[in-house]
Amino acid sequence: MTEQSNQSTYAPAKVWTPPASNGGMFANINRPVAGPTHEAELPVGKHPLQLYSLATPNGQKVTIMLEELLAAGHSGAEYDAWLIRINEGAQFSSGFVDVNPNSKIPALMDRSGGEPVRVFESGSILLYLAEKFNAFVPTTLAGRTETLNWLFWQMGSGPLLGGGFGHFYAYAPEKLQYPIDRYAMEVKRQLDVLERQLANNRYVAGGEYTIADMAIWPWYGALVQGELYEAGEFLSVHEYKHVRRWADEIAARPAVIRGRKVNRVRGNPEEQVPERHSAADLD
Ligand SMILES: N[C@@H](CCC(=O)N[C@@H](CS)C(=O)NCC(=O)O)C(=O)O
Repeated sequence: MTEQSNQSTYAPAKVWTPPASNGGMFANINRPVAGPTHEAELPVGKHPLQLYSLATPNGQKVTIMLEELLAAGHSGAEYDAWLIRINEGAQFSSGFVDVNPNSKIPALMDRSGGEPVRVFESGSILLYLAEKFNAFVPTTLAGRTETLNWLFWQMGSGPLLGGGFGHFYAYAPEKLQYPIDRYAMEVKRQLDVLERQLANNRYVAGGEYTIADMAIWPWYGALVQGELYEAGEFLSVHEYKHVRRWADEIAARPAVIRGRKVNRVRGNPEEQVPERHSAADLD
């Protein structure tokens, strides 16, 4: 164990008030209230499914699923993917809030039936699509339950990796030992949970590739491949050999390679497809 440093001199006031600015990444879009900040309609394209998103790990879950569905021959999964620039506050438009009152990407509108159906929360979107197309979720109660166990595991665990470890290790204006130690401990514990599961299973929920893999891979797969927060060495990700074997296998899937590019506006320009309106945008 390393010695504690960064002893805090902060004493919370009796009643919290928002700071003018704290210099942290995303501080400019944080607000203590919900609801829209401005009136603006969302665009609507020609396909049944309208996705409003960005290629963060949560966004990638859904574009990977849509590309997997299309690769498996589900033509009803054709989609328009519109770019939502969260660092510019596009998630607070009235149109976006109508689709997701929580103002976070990804958000999906299914316009294939009479009344449009809104779907928000990446886990809910994955499950909705799996049920709609009867794909990537086992049909037995036991198999389906194990898949949902891991899907919900990711939805509960991911914020400790992203909002906890990633925020304090990569984004906070100061490097504070206490939160970095706390969340590094938890993330390594989570990686070990996956390591033990993947030691005995090809995919996270067993022998079948499911929405659980699609939810977990953009976070923990990217982490062990050293692509998240440049934290591979810090977290000694080489220790998790079964997670790495699984991450490499998923990364090589053509639909995953395609899905990761959709709504991407950072990194290698060849990997960036800011909006997707037809398969040709990715070919
Ligand atoms: N639990 C949500 C989390 C979504 C989320 O945190 N989205 C982030 C990007 S990865 C976002 O839109 N942030 C904008 C904001 O917080 O204003 C999900 O899985 O869909």
